[in-house]
Amino acid sequence: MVQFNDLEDLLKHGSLTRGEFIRAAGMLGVSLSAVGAVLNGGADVAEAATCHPSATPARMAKKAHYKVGFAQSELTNPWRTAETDSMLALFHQHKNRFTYTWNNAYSSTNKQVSNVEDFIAQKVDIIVVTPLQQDPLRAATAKALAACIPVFEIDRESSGKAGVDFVTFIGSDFVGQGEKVAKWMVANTKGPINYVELYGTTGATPAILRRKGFHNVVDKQSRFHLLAGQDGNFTLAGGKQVMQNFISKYGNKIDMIYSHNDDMTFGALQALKSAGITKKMYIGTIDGQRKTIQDVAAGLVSVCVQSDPRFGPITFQTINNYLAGQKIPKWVVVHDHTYIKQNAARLVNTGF
Ligand code: GYE
Repeated sequence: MVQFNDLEDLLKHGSLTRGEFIRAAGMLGVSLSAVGAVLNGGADVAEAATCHPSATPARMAKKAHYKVGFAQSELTNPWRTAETDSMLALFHQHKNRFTYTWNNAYSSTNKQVSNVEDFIAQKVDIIVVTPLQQDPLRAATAKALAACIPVFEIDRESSGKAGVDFVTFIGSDFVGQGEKVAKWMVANTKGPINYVELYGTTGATPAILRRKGFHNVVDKQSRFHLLAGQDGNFTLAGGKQVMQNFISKYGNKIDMIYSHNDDMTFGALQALKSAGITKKMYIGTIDGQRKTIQDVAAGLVSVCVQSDPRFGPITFQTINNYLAGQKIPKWVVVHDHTYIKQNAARLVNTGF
């Protein structure tokens, strides 16, 4: 059986974090003062031993200055850039209270996990993360939890539980987004519809749930036939490539395109253009780039559901509420517009 001095050894050699050490010592029934003596900081330990950073109202010690780290997943499309800029701008306005840093995982899940570990090592007070894929990022939130650092998941969610593994998920209703596109298609098309679907990154919550929402509605309608679906990785190049495949297999048989984001839609439109396809197709997309809203106004795209990337204000507000000791909902919902021909020109400025 593990002894207390074994734990001390593991701590000394960096194999246990302070949080893990405290928890393991607690399981052995070691007193707080003995744990405190090892860690050289009784008050710190008492706080950590009872620390549940995901539970709110939070019991985090008040400070004049907090360190916040944001683990961005990638910067592969304008949506990600808009999100990154919005976070940076907001926290820069509050330099007096927050030191803000961010890092980029360059589309690698492993890198994103180690980027979160870097924040833990830097002893930030708060971690904000947008999990590239939902399952692998659990490892990162678990480590932050063990180190008693609250995690706020924004824009995408990991497969942990809000209020337990992380404080909250701040983001859009992805199922609702897919359902809205589908409802428009059901209401505004007639007869048999053959369609293709461009999926977002495999394993990412918006890709999983936008697919689910859309199929919740469309699969009940026997006149809709899915020809094929493929991962276009939420990028223009990916969408173009996937659409080229669809065109070479199905060509003019395609009546409708459902794309999980605007960048893939731009790629699909380019593929149609270069293949010389002029047939009018129904197109449904998600994100709400200004250029897409203009395409909706012009009738090139049928419907676009917004997924607002400007996370700075809402994230800042939620973190402030947390620090002020307020109860935080498990899901802080971002509300999105639906752009259709009738409102697109008026709402074009809500795009990014
Ligand atoms: O729709 C897409 C981006 O996670 C909600 O990720 C976000 C999605 C967004 O790359 O464009």
